[in-house]
Amino acid sequence: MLARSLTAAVWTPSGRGAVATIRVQGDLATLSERIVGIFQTASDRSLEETPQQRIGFGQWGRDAAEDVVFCRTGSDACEIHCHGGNVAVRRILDDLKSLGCEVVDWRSQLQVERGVWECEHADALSRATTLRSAGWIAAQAGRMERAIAEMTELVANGQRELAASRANEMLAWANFGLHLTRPWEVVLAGRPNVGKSSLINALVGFDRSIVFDEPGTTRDVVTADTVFDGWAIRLSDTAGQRGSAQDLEAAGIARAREAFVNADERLLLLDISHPPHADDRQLLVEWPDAIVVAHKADLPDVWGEALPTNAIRVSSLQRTGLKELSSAIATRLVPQLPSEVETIPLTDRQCSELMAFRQPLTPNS
Ligand SMILES: Nc1nc2c(ncn2[C@@H]2O[C@H](COP(=O)(O)OP(=O)(O)OP(=O)(O)O)[C@@H](O)[C@H]2O)c(=O)[nH]1
Ligand SMILES: [Mg+2]
Repeated sequence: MLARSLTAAVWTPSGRGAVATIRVQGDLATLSERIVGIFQTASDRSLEETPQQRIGFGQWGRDAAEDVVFCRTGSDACEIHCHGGNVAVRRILDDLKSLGCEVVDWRSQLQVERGVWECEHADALSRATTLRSAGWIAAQAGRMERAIAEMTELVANGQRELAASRANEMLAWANFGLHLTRPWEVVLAGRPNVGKSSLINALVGFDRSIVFDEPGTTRDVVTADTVFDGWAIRLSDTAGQRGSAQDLEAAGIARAREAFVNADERLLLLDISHPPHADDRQLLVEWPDAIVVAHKADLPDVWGEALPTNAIRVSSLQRTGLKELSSAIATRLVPQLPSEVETIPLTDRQCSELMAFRQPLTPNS
C-alpha cells in the first residue's frame, strides 16, 4: 500500500545509541523538493533520483551539518542513519517536521505498509522478555492471520464447530502467549521473619530487599525481575502476614494480600525452626495450591509431621534447595509447551479477536 502523506519515525530502540535510524515514509518526490538546503547528497543527485536500495552518503543541516548515510528502501520509503545521540535524532526529526512530515511511532509506519497482523507480530517480538520467549514469538510470524482466514473459510463452508474448536485450541494458549511479552508474577508470602526477603535475594542473586532479624521489616511490595528456565519472572516480596498487625503494618499486609491474590504463582514460606503458628496454619488452609517452602532448612526442623509432604526444603543462608524451587516455579507456570506448529495468541487484541470470532459459533456462550 502506498502511503502518500509523509511520516517520519525512529526505528532504533529508545535511548542513546551509537547510530539511529529514522525512516521517512510517503511522497518522497515532494520531500525531495522541500529538503533542498537541509539535506545534501554526496552524489549531488536528489533524493528522488537516487536509485532504490543503493546506500548513499549525505550531509544534514543548514549549519553544523552532520554526516549521514541514507537509503531509499522502496518507492515511498527512505532510511536515514545518523548519530544515535538524542540531540542528533531530535534535530533531524524537527527538520522533517518543518518540511511537513508527521512524526509517528515506528509501529504506525509498519502498519501502513504491512498491515495490522505483521505490525503486531513485530511489536511483540520487540517486547520479548527473554531469548526463549523471542524464539516462540518469531516462530509465530504470519500464523494468526492465516488461522483466522482458514477459520473464516471453515465457517463459509458450514463447518462452524470445527472453526470454534480451532479458536478454542488457540485460546487455550493465551496465558502462555501473553506471558511471552510480560513477566509471570510470582508472589512470596508467609509470617513475619520467615525469611521472605532473604529468599528473594537468594533467588535473584543480589540484595534487593532488606533482611533484618525483627518481624515486620518489609512493609511494602518489593519486586525483583529474574529468569527461570528461560521464562521472565517478576518476584514480589511482601509484608509478613500476621493477624495482630495494626496501622502501617496492616496497610502493608493488605497490599501483600492483594498481590498474592492476583499472582500467577504463590510461594508460601514456613520457618521450620519455629513451631507452627495459627497464622501459618491459616495461610496453608487458605492457599492450598501455593508452592510451600520449608524455609531455614539449615536449622533443626521442629514441624515434623505438620509439614506438608510436598514442601520444598530451602535454606537462603546456605543457598540450598534454590535450584529445585526455581524449577518447580517454572514447571508450575509452564507445565506443558505448545506443539511447534501451534498458533498462539500474542496480544490481548488477538485474544479478543478470537473470542469475538468464537462467540456466534458457540451456542449458549
Ligand atoms: N538460619 C537461617 N536464617 C535465615 C534464613 N533466611 C533468613 N534467615 C534469617 O531470618 C531473619 C529474617 O529474615 P527476613 O528475610 O528479613 O524475613 P522476612 O520474612 O522478610 O521478614 P519480614 O519482612 O519482617 O516479614 C534474618 O535474621 C535472616 O538472616 C535461612 O535460610 N536460614
Ligand atoms: Mg521482609
